Parts: sequence; C-alpha cells; structure tokens
Amino acid sequence: MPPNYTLYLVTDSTAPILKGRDLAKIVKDAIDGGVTIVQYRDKTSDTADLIRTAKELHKITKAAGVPLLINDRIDVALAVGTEGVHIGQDDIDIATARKILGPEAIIGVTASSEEEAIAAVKGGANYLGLGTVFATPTKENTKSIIGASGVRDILSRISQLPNSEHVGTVCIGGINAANVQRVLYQSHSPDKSLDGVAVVSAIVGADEPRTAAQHLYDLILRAPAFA
Ligand code: TZP
Ligand code: MG
Repeated sequence: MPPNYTLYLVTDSTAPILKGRDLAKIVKDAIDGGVTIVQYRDKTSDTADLIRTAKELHKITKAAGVPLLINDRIDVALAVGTEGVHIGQDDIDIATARKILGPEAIIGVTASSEEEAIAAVKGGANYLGLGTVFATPTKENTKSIIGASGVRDILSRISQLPNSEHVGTVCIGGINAANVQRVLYQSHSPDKSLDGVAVVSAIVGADEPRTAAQHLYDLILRAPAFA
C-alpha cells in the first residue's frame, strides 16, 4: 500500500517558525488534526540531536500509523529505522539510497523541472515533491519558483512515463489555507493527479497546529480538483 500523501507535514526547527515551542508536541497535534505523513527536516542540529529528535518523533508517528521520513540524512533514517528519506537534487542519489535503505523504504525526491522529475521517476523514487510553487521564507535560495502551472506541466510530462502511476506526487512551497484550493485547481493535470500537498509554516508556524491541519485537510479533500 502506498503512503497517504494527502496532507504532508515538513517540519522546521528554526526560531521564526518554531518560536521556542516543542516540535514533538506540534507534530502530535498536527497528526491529530489530519496530517498523513511527516518529514523531519532540520538543517542545523548536529547528528546526535538529529537522532534524538528523530527517535522522539518516530514514537509519535508510529503510534499514529503515519510514516516518518528524514530530510537529507540517510544515516539518521537508517539509525532510527524511519520509513524513509526525502532527498534533494544535491543529496545522495536514489540508487544508493535504495541500496542502503532497502526495497520497502519510501524515497522522495524534490523536483523543480521536467528533467529532474523524469530522472527521479526513472531512478525509482516513490514520490516527488514538486516545487517551489511560491517563494517562501522557509526555504531561501530555492532554485526555482515554478508556480502551479509548473507543477501541472511536470505532472503531464511524467504521466507519459511507464510506471508513473506508481509514483506519488505532492506540491510544496508557500502553500497555506488561503491558496491551497487555487493551487490544486491550477496545478491540475488531466493526465496525472497530485496525491497531496506539503506544508511547513502553515502548520508548524500556526498558533494552533491541530486546528490548522484540520482546516487544510478539509480544504484539500473538498478541493474540486483533488482526486
Ligand atoms: N522545499 C521547497 S519549498 C520548501 C521546501 C522544503 C519550504 C516550504 O515551506 P512553506 O513554509 O510551506 O512555504
Ligand atoms: Mg536536501
């Protein structure tokens, strides 16, 4: 069974978003609100802290039956036994990640262009994170802002590849409750649909992550263009 990508939470550990709050509590509340899959993304902690936090988050996600993926750090994923990793274009290659983590691991890849998406599908990625949809302070220096139309073009292109129906797709970047239905509508491709939406600040940065997740989940499920 492929994961449920409907509402994909990517965490953040920086002060402007976390605001001194406990990440584990935010993740728990977000799952209670409807988050279906979680990526632990932390670009600043050292390895020992990454492993400590990943273990803490994994207890919570496992109890809820929600997969936990680790951003960038395949060693941390392996050490903690999480369900997978999310890798960017500058990280370890998919084949090596697959060799290390095994056939059951969920391996996600960021793709900002048709070329990157095609390579990731052919390389055996389980899902693609498509974006950056809108410029966002959460990830500075994003290589490319592709808009909802860029997501649609990638979906339509990869639909022509064999086996692409087995590859999940989420969009990411600047998505929140105010724009999520429009993003889903404008990124809709008749050839291949999005499986979900990934957010950071719209949930982690919200005053009430549980309510924020509930609202987003509801909006996604009610979006006219969401399959
Ligand atoms: N990859 C592309 S944009 C982004 C990542 C990790 C950050 C998205 O953050 P937000 O707060 O949902 O805009
Ligand atoms: Mg990366």
